[in-house]
Amino acid sequence: MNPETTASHFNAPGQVVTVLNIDSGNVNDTYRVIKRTTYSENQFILQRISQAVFPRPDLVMSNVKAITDYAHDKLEAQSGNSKRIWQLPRVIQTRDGSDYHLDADGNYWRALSMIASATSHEKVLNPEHAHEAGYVLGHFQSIIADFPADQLADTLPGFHITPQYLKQFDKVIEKDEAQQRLVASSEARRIAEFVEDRRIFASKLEDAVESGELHHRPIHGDPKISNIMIDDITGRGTAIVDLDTVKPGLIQYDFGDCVRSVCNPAGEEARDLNEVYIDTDLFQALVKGYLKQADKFLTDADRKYLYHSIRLIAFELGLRFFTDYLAGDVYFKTSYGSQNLNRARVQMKLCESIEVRELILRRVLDGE
Ligand code: GN1
Ligand code: MG
Repeated sequence: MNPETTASHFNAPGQVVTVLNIDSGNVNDTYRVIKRTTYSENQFILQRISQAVFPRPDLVMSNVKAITDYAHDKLEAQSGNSKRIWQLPRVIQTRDGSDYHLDADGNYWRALSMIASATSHEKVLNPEHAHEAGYVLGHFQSIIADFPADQLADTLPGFHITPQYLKQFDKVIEKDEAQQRLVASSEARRIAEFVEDRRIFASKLEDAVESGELHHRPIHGDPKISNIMIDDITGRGTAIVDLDTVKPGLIQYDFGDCVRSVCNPAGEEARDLNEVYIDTDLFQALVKGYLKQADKFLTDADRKYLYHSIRLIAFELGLRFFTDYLAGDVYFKTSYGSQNLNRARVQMKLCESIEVRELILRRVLDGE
């Protein structure tokens, strides 16, 4: 079913004028729908949920509905004494009251209200932008901190559990197709070696969970730069979007993911590895923004693992991209043949830069 036909199933006034493809995100297909009535215009976000990634889109939607309803109540309660107007997309139901539309081909579609007059960026603009990203993440984590975790279905088992990604990698690399790809590319062989050298490190955070040092709590799961909306009028962060991965986890997964995404000025799709590094000015700004919100809930143990989380999440995402390249691009969407290999190279280069700059990064985290 095409997006235009699908758009009319959702409960929004007016006639569809156009449906624009938004070419962002590595998992779901995203569109902007413009509808008009005789007196006004109405826009919303329409998405087809990837079933290669989420086998139960219905459960994804019940999670998103529960989290957004909860967070909206909190944001409304805070709105009187907050200088900033925080926003969060709302689920727009179908005309028959469902949170998603299932089309004749078995595709799951959902509609979300649009955060208008705000922009998300694929790459960081400046330290002020990095500061806002940290601030928005810290604020969102504080908003959902007390959300009852037992109300959330686990729609992505193993998400951010690095040792499990390593197990998956070990399985995939044995296959003929993966071996052929390795033989064909010295870049791929270099990454395989990079992974081998960091095998023990992969369980750093999960070991701390096992020993009781770190604890799960609700997290965003995917706080990358393009999921953070910056208000066009004030230049301040106003919302974090893409709530598909909200579930119990470690705040370190979020912090590491935000840093690896925001503090690499070249972005995830860079082709020239010389441009990929962790920018310590951006890092300082992000940490400052994050701590303004997170200082009140971070424990000493949480702080101890912040540096490791940055290194680990860059490594983990590199490993995920690389495994997908070896498996034949079954998870992340691609627009050219070696894109997942290239994405893996970028994250591994970033991981190396994080290792080289460890002392400076730790000093920033320690407030020195
Ligand atoms: C995927 O779909 P998108 O672009 O929001 C992925 C994240 C990765 C990210 C890297 C469910 O996110 O984990 O960090 O790509 N989402 C899922 O760009 O796997
Ligand atoms: Mg996402």
